[in-house]
Amino acid sequence: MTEKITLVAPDISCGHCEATVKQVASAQPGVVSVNADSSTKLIVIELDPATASLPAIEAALAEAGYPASK
Ligand SMILES: [Cu+2]
Repeated sequence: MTEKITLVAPDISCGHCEATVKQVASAQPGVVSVNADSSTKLIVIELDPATASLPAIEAALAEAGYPASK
């Protein structure tokens, strides 16, 4: 069972940002898929709650320059 979590990341401003966010979030354990949209500033992350850590995902995104929160 996976669940979808939506985060708001105001600093996503272009396709390059989208690609970076997808790459960074996808590299985290338990993350199944990532979608990032520069027009809505939303990141939709599909993850396995048994193995994924939302704080770790948020920390990795912040470190990459894209602080995100619910
Ligand atoms: Cu950008």
